[in-house]
Amino acid sequence: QPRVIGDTLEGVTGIMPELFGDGAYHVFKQIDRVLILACGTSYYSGLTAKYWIESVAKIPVNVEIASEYRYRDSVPHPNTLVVTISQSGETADTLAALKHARSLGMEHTLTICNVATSAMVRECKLAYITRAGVEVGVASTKAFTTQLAALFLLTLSLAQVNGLLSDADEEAHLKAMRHLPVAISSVLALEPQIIAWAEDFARKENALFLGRGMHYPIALEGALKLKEISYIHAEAYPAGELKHGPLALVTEEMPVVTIAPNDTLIEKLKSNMQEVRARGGQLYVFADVDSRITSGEGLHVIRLPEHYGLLSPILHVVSLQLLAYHAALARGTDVDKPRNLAKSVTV
Ligand code: F1P
Repeated sequence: QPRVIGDTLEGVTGIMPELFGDGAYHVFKQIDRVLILACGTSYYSGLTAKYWIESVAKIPVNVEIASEYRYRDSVPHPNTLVVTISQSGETADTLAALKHARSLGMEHTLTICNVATSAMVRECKLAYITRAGVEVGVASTKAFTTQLAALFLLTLSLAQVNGLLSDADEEAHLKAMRHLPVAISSVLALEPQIIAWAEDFARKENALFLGRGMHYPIALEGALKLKEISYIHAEAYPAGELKHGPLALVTEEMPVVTIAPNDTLIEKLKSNMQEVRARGGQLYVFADVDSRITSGEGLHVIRLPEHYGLLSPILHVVSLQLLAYHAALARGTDVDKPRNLAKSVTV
């Protein structure tokens, strides 16, 4: 992942809409909302992008599960940028959702995809080919982080076209992106600690994942990875939702993975963690080195590098991918070919 994220930035000397294809500037100038269509892991990268685009580029974003989108009456808006996200570019549901959006009169289409020769790239007017190359396994990992890197570049491009990206901001964001390979390597170096946790998880049948803000989609992705490759039942919730239902599931037998970056939501998250502890739940917290959380009875902490701002989801998801991977290895499942799943779902 450090390499493919590094490759994403290769040759990028500045933010420009043309990173997304010829004519992107004119399209980005015309649109005033974004509709993201995707399935599975790609859907979660879209959910993360919603936080980025709305806060940085100030454009409203709707993220739809592609397999559902065409089956309801939605209200089309002509000045929409329709963004499909797909590692394979062949997912039938996402292609059908794209065609449905077009049939509703939404003609500005962009795909973020791993495969340049895919149907998705042929169908969309604009395209960004991630630098992930082909994923070895069925479950998406480096495709996810490179999709996020591409979506962050898209966020910055949209902000620039809207006059919301100063030169200083552009430089700071690009600097942070260029440093990502080093930061991801520091997360990969946490592997021995994550293996110790994974051995506990491998003995469980259920797990909860909690996140807040832009780390909520990362919690969803962490839960999906665990389900896909280790077959442990896992659900993710925004931490504030605990008290509206999932708290009933918390017992000493329930590991609760919590993503706890040192951001503005940390104090709220700590009170959610307290709700879990009070019921005897076991907390497994991925904090940042500067998050003020100390381990104790029922509270295990692994610390990532210092808080990485808007790009923090890209670091945190790598730790969750490692957790799922090692839980799967400990259970002896085939991490590359999970049962019942296909690399690309073309029907
Ligand atoms: C969507 C997806 C993947 C998942 C698996 C099945 O694929 O749900 O996220 O890992 O491969 O398909 P894609 O549209 O991103 O290729």
